[in-house]
Amino acid sequence: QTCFLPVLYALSLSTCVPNMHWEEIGEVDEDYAPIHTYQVCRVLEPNQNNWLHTGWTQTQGAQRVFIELKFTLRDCSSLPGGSGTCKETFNMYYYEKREMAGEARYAKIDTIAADESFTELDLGDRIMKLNTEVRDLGPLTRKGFYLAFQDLGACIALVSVRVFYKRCPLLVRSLARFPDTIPGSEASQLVEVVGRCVNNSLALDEAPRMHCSAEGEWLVPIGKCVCQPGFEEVNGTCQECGPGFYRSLLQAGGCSKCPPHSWARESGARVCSCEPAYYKNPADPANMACTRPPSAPRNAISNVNETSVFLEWSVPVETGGRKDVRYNILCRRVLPEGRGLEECGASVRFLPRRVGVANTSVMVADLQSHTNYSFLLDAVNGVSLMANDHARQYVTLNVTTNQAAPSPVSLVRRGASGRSSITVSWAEPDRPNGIILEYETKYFEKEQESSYTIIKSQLTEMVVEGLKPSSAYIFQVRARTSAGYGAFSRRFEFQTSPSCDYYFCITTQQHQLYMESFAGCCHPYRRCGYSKAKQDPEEEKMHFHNGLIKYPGLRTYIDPLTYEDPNQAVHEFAQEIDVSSISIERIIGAGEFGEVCSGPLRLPGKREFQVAIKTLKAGYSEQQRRDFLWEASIMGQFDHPNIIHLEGVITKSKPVMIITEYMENGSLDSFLKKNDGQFTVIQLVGMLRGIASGMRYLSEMGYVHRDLAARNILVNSNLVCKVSDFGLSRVLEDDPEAEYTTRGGKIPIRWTAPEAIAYRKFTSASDVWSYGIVMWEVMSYGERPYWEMSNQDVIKAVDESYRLPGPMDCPEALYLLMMDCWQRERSTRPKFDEIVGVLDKLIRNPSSLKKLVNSSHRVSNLLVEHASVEVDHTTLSQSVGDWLDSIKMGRYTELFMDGGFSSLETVAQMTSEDLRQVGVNLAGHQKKIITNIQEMRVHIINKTTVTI
Ligand code: ACK
Repeated sequence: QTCFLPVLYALSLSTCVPNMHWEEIGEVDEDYAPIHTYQVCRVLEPNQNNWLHTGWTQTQGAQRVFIELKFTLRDCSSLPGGSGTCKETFNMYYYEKREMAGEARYAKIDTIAADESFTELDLGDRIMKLNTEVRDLGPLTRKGFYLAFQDLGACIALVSVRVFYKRCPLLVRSLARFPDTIPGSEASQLVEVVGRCVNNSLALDEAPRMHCSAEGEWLVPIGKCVCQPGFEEVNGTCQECGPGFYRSLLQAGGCSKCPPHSWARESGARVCSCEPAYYKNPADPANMACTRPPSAPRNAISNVNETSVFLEWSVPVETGGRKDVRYNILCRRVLPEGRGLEECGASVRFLPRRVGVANTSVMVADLQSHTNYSFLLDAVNGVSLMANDHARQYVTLNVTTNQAAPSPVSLVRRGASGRSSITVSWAEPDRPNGIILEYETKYFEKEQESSYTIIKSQLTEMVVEGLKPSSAYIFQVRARTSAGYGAFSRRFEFQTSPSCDYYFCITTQQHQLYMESFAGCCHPYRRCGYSKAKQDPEEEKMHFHNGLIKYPGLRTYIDPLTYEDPNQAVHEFAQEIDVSSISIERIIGAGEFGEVCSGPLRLPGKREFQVAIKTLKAGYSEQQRRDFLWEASIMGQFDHPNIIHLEGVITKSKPVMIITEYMENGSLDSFLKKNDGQFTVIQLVGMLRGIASGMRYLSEMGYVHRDLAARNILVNSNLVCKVSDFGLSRVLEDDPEAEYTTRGGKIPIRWTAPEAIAYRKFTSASDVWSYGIVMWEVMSYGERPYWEMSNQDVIKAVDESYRLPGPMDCPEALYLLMMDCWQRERSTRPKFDEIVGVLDKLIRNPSSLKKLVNSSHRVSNLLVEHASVEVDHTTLSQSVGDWLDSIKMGRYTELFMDGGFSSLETVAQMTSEDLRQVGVNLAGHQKKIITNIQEMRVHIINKTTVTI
């Protein structure tokens, strides 16, 4: 017979063993259900000590058990007269050893009191005032224990004793399985349990853990398990992904459908495989589609500027489905005589970089001059490396570099120095970029920079004389080739020797050695100064003060007329060449004074190079000789890559000759006619840019050309255009285009500004008008301006505000620039400096050249009215600030000014890219400004109506 009902985790209590006075009684409860109770009720007799023992109870491993007692207890005060010895409590004891022992060995668990006690009345009413008390017992160290209840004189009915312990039940949580666990012995103890990941799952970061509390609750979960790749979690288990689905490691959620261009044939796929010709970069996320390498870049163009090449292209049609398209450039030099290609060396610079270029342009600098290069342009993306090389498509760009000024001289050394002289020497620049024609040495006394001297020489060493003793001098050297001067070297400081005291020198013996150490120091027994032999016979010296030349020369153009003796002017500016240095090989044309020939020039110590030779025909008058050499006196003052370079003159023998650099393609007008339609717009703009740059130089020098026309521009083999034909104002005499005007003098009417025709007002602004006509000639491949109209009709039409129409296929931006050059009011014409700026911008943004002039302006024998354009220019003369204000964008005025967009003419040519560069970053504002710019352009074009 068991004494109590079993419960979950209940320990089975064996039969209770009552000793004297405890009685086992069968009863019924309030509902008349039978119950077994143990009762004792000896309240009227003193000194009670009645024990009720349970049998041996096994702990089943539990270290802490709970004992729940249900009992009733008699209210002593309700007993008639017996309350003196009556008790309302009883004690509970335990004993842990298996062998029975006397009560004295039992340990007390607690004294148990009733919450409610019953009275006689309750008994009568059959109200069972059942008390429930729970006590915990632990730590238990043995396999079992005995319980005992001690009555000391109460009236008790023990209805049930339930002994149980708590366990943390088996639990699967976060895909980890935690076994059924018995809590620790202490009430506050947490037993840490490591869970095991369920099948096909694995622990993430750390093994999952939980803590089992004394109350049988799982607490403080740590870590978790996740399904292995290829599996997904379904109801606490990991199930394989079906075909066409995948799940990668750490991918949250369930299996995903394979991304585009990939598939998974089997179930349980961790990743999907790419379709043929599609690839995945290891860094690509698993859910990203498989992608392809990009196709080749499009619309690649090159623009050569001296020894730099600007390469520009558009993004490929096919980006392969990726956003990480980058470009690589392979630079190869074309070796002469078909010897193949050689990769460019490390000295070539790529801006911003050679590989992995993110934008669609790159500047390649420091190439060799006059050299053919082949550039391979390749678009790549994150999967290009995975694809085989056949999948990659390249674009080839072949370019030829132009001439460029030499690189700076890197080191200037001091040789012997005396008290008034210093010998300096230097090495040829690293990149001469051509034949070095001469060097310029600039020097000045330290901290006296405003007064400096320049000496020209052809050797790499020179003795600088006339210096002060014991003084520091600063030296800088630069080289010149046919492309012009390179930059000056950095500054080098050298000191002259101390002044010699004659008596000091001869009387102080022990100072003899000191004296000897100054090679150039005046010594009574030695020759003073330096070895003259080292001096370059061609040295030419110029002195400057406050930037102005003291000795006539470079900075400002000097009219040879200011010289009384024209021969002196020639020799001031032109070098006399020995006739033996030249051989005439070919006649290339006829000039006003005689034939124009070509042949090699061999100057001592220099490589031979080709030159053009203008000759003065025999039987000339003295005046003709002067007029002929006049041009050399002017040309010799110029030094610019876009101005024809004078090598020298031969005046000491006959025929008298002017030697200039040789321009392989002759004059621009015939060259264009010969190559009608053969050039890209960028090439044409490049030519125009060169001419404008040369003219900017001339205007800065204060020289007015008066006869700027395509026939007076020469072109070399690299398409570099150079302004030529310099002379007196009456040089126009030799221009077949020049015609006598009513006021006398010959003028090339079609090229000349109205004020110059009307009252001989020749200025740089009238040169700008002519430049506009040259632009028109260039863009129409050498078409004759105003076709066969007579000069008189041209004067009349221009006076009535008619202008040449835009040439066929001419970009609108260029036509607008021409029209600007042809403004009646000369002060509103752009300056050459601005023209160069506009052309540079167009070259940098070739897309701005895409919009062509409206076809109605191309009708060949019609002129367009400029009057209305002039009206527009009154609008255009409105300030940029006002215009921006009028479209409520006034806040950008300063940015426009800083960006060089200071006139509405330049604003009219702005592109979105320009706006971004200027600093207009808000898309809405960009759109608004661009829309208004477009309106401004349309306004201008619409007003240019065809009339004649
Ligand atoms: O059009 P062309 O071939 O180029 O014919 C004329 C001719 O001589 C009479 O001026 C050519 N010419 C003039 N100067 C040079 C030069 N420096 N280099 C090459 N050709 C030249 C011009």
